[in-house]
Amino acid sequence: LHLRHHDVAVIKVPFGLGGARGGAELGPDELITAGLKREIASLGLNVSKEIRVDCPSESVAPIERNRVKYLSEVRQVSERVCNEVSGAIAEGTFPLVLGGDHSVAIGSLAGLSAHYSNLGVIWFDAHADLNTEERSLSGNMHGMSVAAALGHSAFNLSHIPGAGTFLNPSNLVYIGLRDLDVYEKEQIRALGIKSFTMHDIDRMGIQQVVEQALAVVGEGTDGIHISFDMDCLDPREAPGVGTPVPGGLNYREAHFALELLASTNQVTSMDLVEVNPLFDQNRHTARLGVELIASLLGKRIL
Ligand code: NNH
Ligand code: MN
Ligand code: MN
Ligand code: MN
Repeated sequence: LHLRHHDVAVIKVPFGLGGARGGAELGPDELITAGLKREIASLGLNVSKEIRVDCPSESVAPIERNRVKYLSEVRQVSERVCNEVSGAIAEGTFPLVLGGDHSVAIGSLAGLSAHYSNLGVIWFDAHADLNTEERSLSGNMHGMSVAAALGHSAFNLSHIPGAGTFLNPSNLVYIGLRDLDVYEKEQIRALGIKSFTMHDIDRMGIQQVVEQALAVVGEGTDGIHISFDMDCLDPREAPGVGTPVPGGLNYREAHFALELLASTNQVTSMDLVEVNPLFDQNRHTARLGVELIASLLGKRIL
């Protein structure tokens, strides 16, 4: 195996209030039930610890107290996830963060930023998650995670105790984009963020895409973090997500991308987010999530 670590810290974050609709808070348990720990063990890796981050669920206050929904809850979860991720890295283990909606990545990137000053990030997603509180059309914080990591949103890494420096936009690559807000398109262009949309994947194939992505995040960085939103996949492959968008990655494209990344020996950490059992059938999406994690952790066909 080509992982930097033999020990995987499984960090479950059952939080769904940053998403468009409820259910993502059920994701971590669903992934465990789908056999995640068995799969990790069968790769010869060790689950060094399994942590369940304490997350607020539906609060008694009205849903839309502010234009931005559940900011104080996201802030609380971000601080806790930051702590756990940072602790896992300090212990020399591989943090595997199980969402939860994609707002959990704010804490994940905060924890990583405490240890890596020049981290590369590959963001697999149908969406860019680049909105700020001011510009978001939905008010959902899972659409703001990247803005928080870059320091563009009002709530960002600098408000999380223990976080390090902001993510450098030139160390960020998107794969799978196909549903962008106007502001996000402007931002991607203005910041020059390397983006491989579904159009690019159609045109050059996933192998070329990953190789070009690695040329950006794999050179001159001190590690690569994979933030994997299950809605990057086509909804036929992964129906159990909160915001399905047609025309996504197919089964082998997703696996092949993660297999190529596993073979680099540079991946430090992973988030797998937005598994929503309420829109799934027969635990299909969680089982796919487990398989995809295995591919990133070095599983080989032969
Ligand atoms: N861009 C939209 C928003 O900000 C959708 C974000 N939804 C996601 N992101 N699932 O990954 O609300
Ligand atoms: Mn080790
Ligand atoms: Mn996302
Ligand atoms: Mn998404």
